Amino acid sequence: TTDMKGIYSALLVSFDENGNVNEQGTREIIRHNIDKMKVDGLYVGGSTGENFMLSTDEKKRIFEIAKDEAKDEIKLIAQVGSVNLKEAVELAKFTTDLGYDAISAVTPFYYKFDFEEIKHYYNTIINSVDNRLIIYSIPFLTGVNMSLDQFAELFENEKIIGVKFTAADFYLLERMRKAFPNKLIFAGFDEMMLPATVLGVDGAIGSTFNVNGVRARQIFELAQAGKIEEAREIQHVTNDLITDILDNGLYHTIKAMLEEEGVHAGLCREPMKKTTPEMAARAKEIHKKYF
Ligand code: HMN
Repeated sequence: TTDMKGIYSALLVSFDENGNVNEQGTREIIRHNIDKMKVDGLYVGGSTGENFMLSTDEKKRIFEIAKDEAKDEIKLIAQVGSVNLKEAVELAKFTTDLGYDAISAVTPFYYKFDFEEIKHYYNTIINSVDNRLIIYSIPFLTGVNMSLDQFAELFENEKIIGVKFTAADFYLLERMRKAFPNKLIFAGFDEMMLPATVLGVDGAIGSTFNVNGVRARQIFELAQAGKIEEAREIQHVTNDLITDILDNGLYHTIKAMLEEEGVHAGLCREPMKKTTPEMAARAKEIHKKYF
């Protein structure tokens, strides 16, 4: 599993005026991440990929595009989770066949599934393929909070190799690090990368790395080297940037900033709104301020 450590951008997808996937624009986002942000990998099909608004065919197409563009240059994780378990299994098989290095699945959401159901979901997905799985825990969007003991139960399956931990619960994060020294833990909140790294995460997966990947790596590597003050200075600048991005609309603003870099990152998918001229103008200012 050590091969999977590092900095991953949560891949954005470029959509056109009609809400269709813009393949060329999406390829440009992937190239930008590899060539300019120098990320270790991509997390494809996450929240940032607007995945939960897409059809199965669209999800498959995006998984194909990412693999075709990235080849074996970087690591690829496919987020296949869905409240439709049959779809999750289908996507797990599809991405495993494509050669994805690992799959990931969000905790099943919307309905209040009990833990036995959640465990069944994970084991069904990963036991259907010859691959490895990273749990995607994001309680603030799913409402699913799992305890240390519940993570331990999921981790009994050796094919479940880690977790993407998108939460601000540093007590739980520390308990997980101590309890599961051999599992991979990825930080999911870019604005909390420094404290997460101090607690010993193996990497990070984030939306803002699509534009701020260079600073993100600096924070991660400085913190790992114990250079906390230097890391903190870069986290301060990063969080000024993230605050400005969040104030203007998360994915819209990152996409509009990429446009400033000549990357055709396009629009968001309905029901998300189309980027307004005001949002685009503000994104341009933000881009100028930080890059
Ligand atoms: C994904 O699933 O696409 C990402 O891995 C999610 C990632 O944790 C991001 N979370 C969300 O967008 C909800 C963060 O990078 C987040 O965007 C960033 O920390 C700003 O809050």
